[in-house]
Amino acid sequence: MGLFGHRRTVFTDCDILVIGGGMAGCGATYESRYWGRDLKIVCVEKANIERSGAVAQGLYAINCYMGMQWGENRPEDHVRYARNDLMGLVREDLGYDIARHVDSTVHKFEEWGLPIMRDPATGRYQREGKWQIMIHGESYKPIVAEAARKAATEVCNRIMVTHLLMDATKPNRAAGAVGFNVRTGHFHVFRAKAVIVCAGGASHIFKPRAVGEGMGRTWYAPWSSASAYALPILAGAKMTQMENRIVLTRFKDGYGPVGAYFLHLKTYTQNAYGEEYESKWFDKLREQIGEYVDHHPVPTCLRNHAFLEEVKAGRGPIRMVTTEAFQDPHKETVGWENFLGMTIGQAVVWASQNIDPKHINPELTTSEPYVMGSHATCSGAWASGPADCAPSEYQWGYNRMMTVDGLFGAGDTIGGSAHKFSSGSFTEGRIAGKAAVNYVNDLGREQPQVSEAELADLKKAIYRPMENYAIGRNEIVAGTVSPSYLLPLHGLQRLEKIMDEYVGGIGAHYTTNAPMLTRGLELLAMLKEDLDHIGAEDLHQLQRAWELEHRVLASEAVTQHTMFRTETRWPGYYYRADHPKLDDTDWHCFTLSRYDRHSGQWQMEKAPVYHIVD
Ligand code: SFD
Ligand code: AMP
Repeated sequence: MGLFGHRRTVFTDCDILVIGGGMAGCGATYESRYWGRDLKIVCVEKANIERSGAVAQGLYAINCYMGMQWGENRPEDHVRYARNDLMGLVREDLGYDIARHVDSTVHKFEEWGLPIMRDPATGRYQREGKWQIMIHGESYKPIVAEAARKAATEVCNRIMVTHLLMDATKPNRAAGAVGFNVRTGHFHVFRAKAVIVCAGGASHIFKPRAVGEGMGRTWYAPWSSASAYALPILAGAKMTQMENRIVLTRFKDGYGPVGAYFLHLKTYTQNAYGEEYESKWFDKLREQIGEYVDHHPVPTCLRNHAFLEEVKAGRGPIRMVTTEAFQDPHKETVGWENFLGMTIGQAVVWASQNIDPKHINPELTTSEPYVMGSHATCSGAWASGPADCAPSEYQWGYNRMMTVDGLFGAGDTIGGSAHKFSSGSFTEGRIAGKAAVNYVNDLGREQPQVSEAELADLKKAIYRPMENYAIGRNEIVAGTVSPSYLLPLHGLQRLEKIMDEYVGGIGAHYTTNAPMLTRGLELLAMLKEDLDHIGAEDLHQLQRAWELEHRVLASEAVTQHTMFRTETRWPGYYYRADHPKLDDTDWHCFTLSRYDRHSGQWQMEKAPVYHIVD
């Protein structure tokens, strides 16, 4: 059993297991209880759902709200918007399904105590933009978590899920999950009839702009560690659009979001010489991507593209013109509060760098790439769609069920449906929760079977990094470098360097090609071999080790997908220098992958894009 085989094993049996208590996980837990009054519903979370996930610090806007009660938008309009922003490729059935339900989610948030700003003239929610409404959202997460806490049979905080369990009698069916408690070190086994993965997106896949002491300062939460992708990938679920990593325009050094500034404060960008630059890059871009450049609003990736080209031309830094808007005291307050309630670090950076946006136009930058399914990007698992509007090819059972039976997902986990944001992720969690209840009810008395041998193997594998450390530590008298083990931080930095240099990170100007990707895959394979020798000093480092494991697998998926799609579909997110043009003839489609954990091979295929909205 090895040195750490004595760890206590805690078994939890349930009907529905929700992995990750972020926005989607809280939605899944809440709705599972609504439809499954008598079911045992367990939510397992690596942190504490009160302040976990991307919304931990709060948000200042809800970026997905139709406003159907006032005739502001229709779900079809949102599908058109997301499709345009993603250069034509979204799962319209999934997006429509979220859009038609998202307003009711937001109304619940308000009922639960979330202060939503109102337009004093109309009495309606205060719009930031066409889709976004403004909130006093510092406590957004605890408010949402309370609903999940009351709905769950049990919330298991501080348990990092490392693997899904598969049914011993049916090879393609999920049967639960395992992980360890990051405080007690206990080994936890969750046996479940249905599993809903809601484990968020991925930062720290690519090298961030801030390294060393500043490495925790990224836009997407540094604790978003790709479990949402690695768990289904290891279980053999098909993934989609993993190449569609997202790059965001952000305020420099603090990564403060720009939405409220552009949309509500009506600030605008200019180059170092005070000139408008965006439009001048679009003629040239038209030669590469055709008429997409003339779409409105200009897709997020194309706005990035103009920014990057202008900087490359030597006319940076790009600045946000705040000095005009900030003369209005109301707008000045909104500008600061926007960050104090969502990204406090940005306000701190401004204060520490003597930047008062009332008098100085702050610099913007483009972030390192992230992997997400909920923002202006749609990486994630390939899921079955809603029965009433998904084309038959997108339906193989229950809504939001992946290609593995009994395995569901929501939020950043699910691919193809961009622009769901916090409210849409919660909504998708609700949709998945309802479907999972149906699945459990249909199963009746049938219980998934978990093999004892599989559990014993997993237990050994999970604690191996601590064993590696305990043994390897004897070989050195001081320092952190050992001939026998690799520390999680070292592994992370190696991963980030590979992804940055070979797969289109900031250091490579977001550019790659087939030879670079090939080399990247070779280096990732070597890193994977070395992960067997990772050393964890304590339980905290053990969590870092498993987060790294998940990030590496997700990175491999990103690299395989980027290799497969031989076109540049989203200039501004990444460039295939060997295929610089958008190619609608061959690539107006989704990319799908399936990983075989036994052989380590990836199988790639295309899936059609169906337009269900004009
Ligand atoms: O403008 C495990 N987001 C915004 N959304 C909005 O609606 N409005 C905004 O103003 C937003 N802005 C914003 C946003 C995010 C961030 C970081 C900033 C600003 C600074 C996006 C939303 O936050 C995002 O779309 C949703 O939160 C996605 O929801 P979900 O549920 O898919 O992910 P999550 O909330 O991060 O939750 C994941 C949970 O899983 C846990 N977890 N638990 C157990 N075992 C494991 N192995 C686990 N791995 C992860 C996590 O701890 C977490 O609780 S703006 O800039 O875009
Ligand atoms: P961000 O703050 O960049 O994460 O964006 C928040 C919301 O505003 C998202 O819905 C974005 O798509 C939208 N947004 C941000 N910048 C712009 C812009 N320049 N034009 C239109 N929409 C934007």
